[in-house]
Amino acid sequence: MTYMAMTASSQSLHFFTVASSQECTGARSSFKLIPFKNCHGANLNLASLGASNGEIACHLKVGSLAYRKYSVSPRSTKTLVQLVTEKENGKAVAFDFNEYMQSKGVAVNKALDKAIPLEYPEKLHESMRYSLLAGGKRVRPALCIAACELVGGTQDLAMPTACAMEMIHTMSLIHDDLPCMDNDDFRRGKPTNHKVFGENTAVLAGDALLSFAFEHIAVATSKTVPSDRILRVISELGKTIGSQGLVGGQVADISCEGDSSVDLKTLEWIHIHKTSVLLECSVVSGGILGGATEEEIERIKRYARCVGLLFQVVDDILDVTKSSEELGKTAGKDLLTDKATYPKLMGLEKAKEFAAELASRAKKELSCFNPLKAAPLLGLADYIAFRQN
Ligand code: GRG
Repeated sequence: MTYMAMTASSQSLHFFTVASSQECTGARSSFKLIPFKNCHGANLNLASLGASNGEIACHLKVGSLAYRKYSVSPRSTKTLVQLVTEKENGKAVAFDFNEYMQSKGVAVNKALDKAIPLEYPEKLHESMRYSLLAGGKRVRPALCIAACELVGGTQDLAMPTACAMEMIHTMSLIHDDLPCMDNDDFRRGKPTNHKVFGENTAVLAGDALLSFAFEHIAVATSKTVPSDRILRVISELGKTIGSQGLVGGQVADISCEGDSSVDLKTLEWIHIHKTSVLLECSVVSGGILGGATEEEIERIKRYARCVGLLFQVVDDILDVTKSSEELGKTAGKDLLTDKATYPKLMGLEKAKEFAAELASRAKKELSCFNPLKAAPLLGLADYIAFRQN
């Protein structure tokens, strides 16, 4: 079992992941540290370990992402795992991020399955369900639910909107894969929608998912949620999808194809509109439904802006570093089509550094929240930064 652990005090937050199966012991001047792994399998390197002010301080690092100091009494004989799983208030609390994502994924899949039954006309509904239930990491619903819970709401309040975010995301993938757009054969490890159902049905399945997403928020959200919050969510989502959102981003992306003069500013505009805005809308909507104050909404919006751009930067990196099997979609396409990407414009190493910086910036935006409640969103920033597909 892998734990994401953090130590929290009134002044600071220490946050890192450890594998509980790893054996590590603390002693006066040395920690026997067998390489820790984070929840995505990446090695955690011990950047520094030394005694200061009678305490042993260790700074844990993932790649270039530095975590803050973790102090331990030199006389402590506890293992590091014991230390990080101690009770709260100045001590540590274990948070199992993998378990969190797993349980949200199961709940979201169940809700999506129920929301769109296989009814007449069967071919259309089969096509909608084929892509919607084909897997996927469910990052957008998880962000929506986590933001709602952060400000005091519940999973149930956020679920219809969380599902709507996944419906919009899925329809954008169906349309993105069409021959008139990216012309892709594989998505989520399966043949693309138009390959199975034909182009006409794929277009219409996307259209039906788009309109149903709005209906679902309006009809299925708990009656205990004030209607002005629901209206605000619907308006946010409309803005997110249109000409100043996904559609605008996709059009700009297509117009830049084959243009070698695309600079970082243009690329950032495309990435923010094509990808970030829906992640941002997922977080903000969760916050609105959960009753966040305007100040809290601004905070989580800034977190989401970093996480959204981070998502696409990592997507660019994965395209050149992973295989089609690992990604479940055609890898190396950006290179093949000579598309402007972060690795192309900055170089791979700089793009990775930029990704780490965005994750760190995103997490800083949450420092004013209760660290225990913020743990899922903090974990999601790392998950997006270190994801492998
Ligand atoms: C929304 C009306 C409307 C039309 C769609 C085609 C289009 C306009 C926009 C393209 C949007 C797009 C496909 C952006 C790429 C986003 C991206 C990085 C997708 C990959 O998301 P993951 O990794 O995928 O979350 P899974 O499969 O895990 O859900």
